[in-house]
Amino acid sequence: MSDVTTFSATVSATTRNGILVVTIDNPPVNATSADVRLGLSRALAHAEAEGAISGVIINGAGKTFIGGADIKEFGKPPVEPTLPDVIERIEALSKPVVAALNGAALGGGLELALACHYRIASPTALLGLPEVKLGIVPGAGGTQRLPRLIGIPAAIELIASGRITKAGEALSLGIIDEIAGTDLIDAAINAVQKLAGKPFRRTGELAIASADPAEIDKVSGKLLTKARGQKAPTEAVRLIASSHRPLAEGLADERATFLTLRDSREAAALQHVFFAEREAPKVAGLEGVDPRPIDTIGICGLGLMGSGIAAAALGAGYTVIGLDQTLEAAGKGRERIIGLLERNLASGRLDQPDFDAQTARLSVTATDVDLTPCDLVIEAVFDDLDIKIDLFRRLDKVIRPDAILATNTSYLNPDEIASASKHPERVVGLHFFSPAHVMRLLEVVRCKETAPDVLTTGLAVAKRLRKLPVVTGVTEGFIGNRIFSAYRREAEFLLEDGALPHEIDAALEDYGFPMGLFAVYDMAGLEIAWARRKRQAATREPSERYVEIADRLCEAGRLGQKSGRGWYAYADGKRTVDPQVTAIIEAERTKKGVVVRSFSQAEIQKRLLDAMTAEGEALLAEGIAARASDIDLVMINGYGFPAHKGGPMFAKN
Ligand code: 3H9
Repeated sequence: MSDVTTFSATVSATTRNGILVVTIDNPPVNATSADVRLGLSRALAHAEAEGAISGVIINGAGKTFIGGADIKEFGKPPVEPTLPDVIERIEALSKPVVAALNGAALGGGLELALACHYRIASPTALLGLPEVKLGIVPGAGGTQRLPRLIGIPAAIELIASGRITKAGEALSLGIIDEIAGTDLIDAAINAVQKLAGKPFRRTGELAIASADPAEIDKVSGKLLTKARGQKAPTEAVRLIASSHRPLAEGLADERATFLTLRDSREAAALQHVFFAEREAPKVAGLEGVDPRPIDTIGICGLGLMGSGIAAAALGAGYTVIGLDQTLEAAGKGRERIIGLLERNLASGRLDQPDFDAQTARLSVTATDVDLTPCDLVIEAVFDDLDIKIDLFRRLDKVIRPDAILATNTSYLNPDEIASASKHPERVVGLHFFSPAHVMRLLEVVRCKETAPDVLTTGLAVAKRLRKLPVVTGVTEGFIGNRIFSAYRREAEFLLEDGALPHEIDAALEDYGFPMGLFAVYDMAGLEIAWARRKRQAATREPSERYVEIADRLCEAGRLGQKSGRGWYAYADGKRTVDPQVTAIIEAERTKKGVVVRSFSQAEIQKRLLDAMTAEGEALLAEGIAARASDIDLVMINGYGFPAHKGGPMFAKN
């Protein structure tokens, strides 16, 4: 071992056995910022010039290899050397360069590794080119070098989806050459020694395996349908599919495409979402407030929602105690939870030992006192105030004074539920979205009395559950359902004013929603909203505009797909426009004397977007949402708003 040589503030090296071991230390994720690129190019020049150096190893400090290009540099004037310059220099070096992937090698990080002459990874390393998720294509050779290693169809599958792979899969695909059995740097030194003095493999010089065009079409068709017209995946497919041309030509096309996309609206939207997700869990005033330790979670009510929460909690390593009203109901809940875990087992997301460990951490009961060991109890019982209040009073008697109580209510006032507890400061809202084991969004409701460390615990639990937490204040429906109500109210106004359900749905799908609003209603069923409207009828402000079309549909027994018809007809299971629905709508318009007009797709999109953003502004003014970007995340992750439009608050600008 020799002394440390410093090449820049973020790049240094030691020499071991005549090999230059270069370490990138640029927290938090070793992004290839200007200083890293400078340091690397100096290190490479040093290695080339020094006769005593036989090869180079590149690795990252901490738990990441390189998280990618520095996204914060996008939009700023370019600083030389560029990443493609550095990468070209690596590939051309006359001495072997080995990438020692100690952790995530993503984006520009993987591109740098692809140009090395050998790749060796620790068993926990993650690899991927997730650029399309930021609205761009890889811009430093990824679309040209990856197909040279793994073939065109596999490269399309990875790059156009932005999917991250684990080391094992990367090895079997041929992205890496070895997984280190012992110490990563020792193994990398071995690899350099084996390569030194021999002709070594330069990825850019490899011939591309011929691929069946039908297979390319099949892989790309599936991904592009899912991408719903986004530019980056389409361009990625084009670049990979044409990668058999000379490397320099492909690289030039890739770079130009990267630069164009980098400055696009879609990329700005997706990068806004990237940073919004990292900002959301940061709550002003809670810096340095430690969460309480949580190991055992009680879940009250083992219906669909409770079972989903239980499955997510087991998957995150918590011990779960489920409570339901009777032993029979608790037993059924247990079966439902195990059923969800079995699905994970069947799909390969869980292996047998993990499945066994998760089921061993689950118990169910119908006796309140069995919840005594819980650090956190989440109620997911029927959304009825009296039922929830009764439950919280009972729980107060059995759980520890420092245990946390969470309510999963969607529409009730959690402050009223909290006041049923003798310790309202231990109450927080955790509003999961259905199905709770799948949906990423979790609204963390800060009630009037919620203690700071109870809120930070809610956020910490969300993180461990791999959810995306967004903090919301108390208001009917919280952030998401308030905006959703405003948006569907506007959609119903549009119906009355002249647009038909399929026209509104087509406008939403054209905008990028996976499914139109009325098609979603039919899938979910219309009866719950109908029941709520009937409850609210007595207190509704008579001067408020109220559209009765949905009521007429329900009265006619059109309760959605389950009843075979709703906003659409479902003959043979296929969604079709139903003249009977059009007739109901027209009758209501005539009754109200509406002067009907037609709407273009752009007009429909604007009216719905305006309704969402107006409600979003109101939520900000009332202090219910802390930031506009939090509102964007809720609408993207809970209500199908297209991420590549950045969310309603971003899109309005
Ligand atoms: C690219 O590479 C383009 C090239 O093809 C072409 C170039 C020519 N830059 O996620 P975390 C920050 S595009 C700048 O919570 P984790 C993040 O904002 C890039 N900053 O950590 C946060 O900051 P703060 C392609 C970045 O441990 C902090 O790091 N790469 C970058 O849960 C911690 O982030 C990607 O898309 C970045 N590239 O997960 C990968 N990445 O503390 C993006 C992160 O101020 N990154 N930050 O809030 C990730 O997926 C995860 O961050 C990673 C670590 C898995 C690496």
